[in-house]
Amino acid sequence: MTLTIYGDHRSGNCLKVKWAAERLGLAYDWIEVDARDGETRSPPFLKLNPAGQVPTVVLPDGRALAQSNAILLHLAAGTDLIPADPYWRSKMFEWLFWEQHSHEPYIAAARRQMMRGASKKDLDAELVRRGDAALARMEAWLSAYPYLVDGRFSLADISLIAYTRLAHEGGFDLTKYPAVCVWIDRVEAELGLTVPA
Ligand SMILES: N[C@@H](CCC(=O)N[C@@H](CS)C(=O)NCC(=O)O)C(=O)O
Repeated sequence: MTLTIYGDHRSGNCLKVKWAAERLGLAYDWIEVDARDGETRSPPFLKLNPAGQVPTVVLPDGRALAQSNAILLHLAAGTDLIPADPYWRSKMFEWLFWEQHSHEPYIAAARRQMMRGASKKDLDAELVRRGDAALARMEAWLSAYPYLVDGRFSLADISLIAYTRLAHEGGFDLTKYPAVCVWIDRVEAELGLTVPA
């Protein structure tokens, strides 16, 4: 069996799984699931992922796995996308956990609200403040280093690029973060991404 990715093409969480699979040269089938109209809550889908969310994958051995960063870690096990050195591997986890706790909930949420018709001024000020804080943290790191972990490309970059490159769609002004912009170009080149997709 081939890897199957259940994903919504508008979701950064889903696209990061697609990009990792492609980077790793893994064959996959993509099944489009509309995360906005309840498709993830259908009984057949809930059998795959009781949390009712994409991305969800079914591995070639038939087992299902959810949570974007857990999927990345599984697909990339034993490859150079995960540092062999224990400290740098843990540092990569630090970025992955931070992405889900302190970046995605603000930047992706602002984007989601604007995609649903909100304007920038409708956004909750705290949401915007925390999103900008996340971008500022990345700017501080990326002003000194080309990638997020150990000076080289890793899963942390694949995870963080997903919503960072789309932050402007959530009303964030990326021109305030020049090192982040340079890193976006660098990671897009690594992944062969040319336009937001
Ligand atoms: N922490 C999860 C978040 C997944 C998530 O929020 N998925 C959204 C799309 S980006 C979804 O499936 N929403 C539909 C729903 O919750 O019903 C991950 O990283 O995979």
